[in-house]
Amino acid sequence: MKTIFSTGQLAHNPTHEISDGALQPAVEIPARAEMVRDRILQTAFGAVLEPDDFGMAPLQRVHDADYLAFLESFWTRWTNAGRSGEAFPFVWPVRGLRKDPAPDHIDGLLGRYSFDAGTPMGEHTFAAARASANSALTAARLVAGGEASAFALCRPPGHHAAADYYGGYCFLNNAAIAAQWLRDAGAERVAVLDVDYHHGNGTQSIFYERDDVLFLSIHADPREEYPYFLGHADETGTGAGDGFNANFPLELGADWRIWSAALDVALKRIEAHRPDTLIVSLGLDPYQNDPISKFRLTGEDFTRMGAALARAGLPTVFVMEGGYAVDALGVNCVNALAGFANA
Ligand code: OKP
Ligand code: ZN
Repeated sequence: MKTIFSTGQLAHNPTHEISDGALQPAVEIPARAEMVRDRILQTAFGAVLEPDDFGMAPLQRVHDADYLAFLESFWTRWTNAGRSGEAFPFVWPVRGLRKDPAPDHIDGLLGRYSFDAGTPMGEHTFAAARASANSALTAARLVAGGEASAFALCRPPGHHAAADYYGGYCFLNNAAIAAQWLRDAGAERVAVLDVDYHHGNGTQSIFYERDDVLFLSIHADPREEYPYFLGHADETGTGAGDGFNANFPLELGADWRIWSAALDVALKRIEAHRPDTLIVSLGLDPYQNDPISKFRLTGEDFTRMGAALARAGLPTVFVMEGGYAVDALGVNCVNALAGFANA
């Protein structure tokens, strides 16, 4: 299986995030991607290739033009306001406040286009996010061209980013951009299975009214865990998308027995959808030693996960999402990919 990765993705290099009432060391850091890349090279799992630049068009198919313009102009606006370093929003257009007209001031724009205060943005964030999306697109194109599978070593991640807001360390929704590109390239149906510990609220929202892209997510119950405001089992899609969204919220502490039971149900739903391509939003944070998560998957469980995914028998694009136990990230990620490839 080929891996797609650009060193340009490392340019987003935050030092801090707002968490637990304080500025804490950032956890979504370049070393995450470097650990995974190094493990792939050390184990000779497969070639690591640079992505091609797909330009803005595939991003515009998923994200609103004004949101992309905000990301593009962010650093100029931030520095013009006399700021430097990392930006965090602190005011949002919640119930009763207006989203339009968009503010002129960068502090207002940051709130207009975000949903949390825990996601640092800096000078190179948009360039790195674009490189990450290009990795997802290049992997999707490989699979559309006949490869059985491909791995987009995406970072920054994408699954919390919606059509017009960022958050959860995500700016561009890599998996959604890949799914839409596959549809535009001729796939009739796509399934996106999100195995990250956190619910993929962005991906869900992007496809919620559609029956062509089935979205499924196995994650910590949002009553107890981030992102708190989406990811419940009764979210099944709306309009034409009714029945094409499936959430599997699990209790904190869930182990492989509990987790894999949800996966079995998800795989049956995917089979019924008969997708041309499966996209796996591959979060490594269900791991038992992840510093911000509370599931109990072991390193071997990621091998089992990959093997179970292979039983779907579908062309598969893996798109990396979260996972913050940096020292174990490479092993767990390659376990999942090798579990799939060797099944
Ligand atoms: C992104 B991804 C912990 C703060 C956690 C947000 C988590 C975002 C996860 N004190 N903040 O889905 O892995
Ligand atoms: Zn996560």
